[in-house]
Amino acid sequence: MIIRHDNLIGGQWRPGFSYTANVNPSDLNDVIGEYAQADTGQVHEAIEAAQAASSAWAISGIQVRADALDKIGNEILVRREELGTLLAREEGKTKAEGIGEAVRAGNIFKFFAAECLRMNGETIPSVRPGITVEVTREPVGVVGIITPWNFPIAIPAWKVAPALAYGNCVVLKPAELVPGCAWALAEIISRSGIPAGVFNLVMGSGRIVGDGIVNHPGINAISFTGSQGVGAQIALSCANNLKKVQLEMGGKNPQIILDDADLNIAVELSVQSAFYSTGQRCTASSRLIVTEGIYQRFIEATIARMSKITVGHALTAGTDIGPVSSKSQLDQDLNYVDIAKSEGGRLQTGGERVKLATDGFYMAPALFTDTTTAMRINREEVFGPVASVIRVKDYEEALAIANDTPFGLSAGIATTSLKYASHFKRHSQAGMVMVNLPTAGVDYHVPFGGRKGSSYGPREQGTYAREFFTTVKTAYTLP
Ligand code: UN1
Repeated sequence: MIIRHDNLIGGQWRPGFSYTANVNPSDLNDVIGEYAQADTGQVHEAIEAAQAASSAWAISGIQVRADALDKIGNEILVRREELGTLLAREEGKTKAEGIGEAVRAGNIFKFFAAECLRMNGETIPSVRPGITVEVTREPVGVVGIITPWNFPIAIPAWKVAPALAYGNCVVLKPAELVPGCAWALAEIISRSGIPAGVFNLVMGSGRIVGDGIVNHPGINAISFTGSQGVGAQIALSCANNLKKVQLEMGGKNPQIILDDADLNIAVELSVQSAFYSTGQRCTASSRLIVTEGIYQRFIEATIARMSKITVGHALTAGTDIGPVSSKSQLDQDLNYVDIAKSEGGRLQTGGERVKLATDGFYMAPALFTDTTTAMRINREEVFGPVASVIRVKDYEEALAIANDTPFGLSAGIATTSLKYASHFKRHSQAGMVMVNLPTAGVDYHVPFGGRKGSSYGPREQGTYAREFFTTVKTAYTLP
């Protein structure tokens, strides 16, 4: 029997005007459940419920908020196996990756539970005698949160937890492709002691639910992770309506490998961040920039390492890489393989659809060599298990090419040289820089975000999340 999952609006579970099936990309015959689609009227009701709950929640006690967030975090951690399995089933990352992501989500709630108790401000003497100035933080109000399909629980967690911690009400729209984890999170939140209307879940399409949230005057701020095209449209709408906005978008992240790198480390971190999670991370390394002296050894060792990767059903033990998440994403990945070939890239391995026992969107990870920085394969985000190698003379050329991109999220260097590592940390034009570590896979308690076309607005995560989810008040007192 297929179970139906409803929207959460003002503390009530509300049927959708229609339902969509959540299908397992590892096995298209496996339907996880049916999930409600909200219409515009329900989106408006959710926003109105959040508005109605907003003034009481804004001044709610910090212990109440801390306890609720801690309870949510604990439940996610206790249910990590079950939630990680659901995640792998609906998104296609491996079960181990799914459990890891559930743990990250639980830890994020516990981090922001503690942040509730650190709502400190400043007291500053006035330049006018006898007057004091206090600088405090207040909630922004009602925040619209729009999340992507590639991190079905961690990204909702890292936007919802700070929103609630700092006293905001939330309307969450998860990606249409992966409503399961977001619904499970909403169900946990609904039992956490947070008052009705403070958190609302509306599932459905970007066109109806996403636009309905972005364009509604009752929304004070939008936090979005997704594509650059949609991000730019949201920014325009927010500018027109003077809403606060925070966007996390794509990447074309460079991984430099220098002659002096430890070869094993360089190969392992490149393979990990290019292909694991099926390459479906905005932090994935998609450009491997390799200096001449190590080039041949690196290519041979990488191809050998890739031959040991098992592409399989996300829930099968021994699978390293699950399927691509959807048909349209698979088509995009295969299309970029064709583009790279037609541009003159040499396909060393992979790049084709793989048939397995279950009907899923499986693809062999692809490695291209002989590519240049001007090619589309090195300028546009593929968002799949596709990496291209650019051969360079030395560190200086590697740095210039690493920075020659419209994106600027994460950037890595594999080197044993302190000089080059230090120089790269300073001169990389990315928001996050990794030395001898994969570009993907970040900590949950420090700022996350990029530069150029990758991010827009204040950083996410850690204490830096406060900047977006609060507004500053400066109060003057003459006693
Ligand atoms: C990570 O690499 O640990 O959508 C996180 C994404 C990013 C998250 C990456 N916002 O892929």
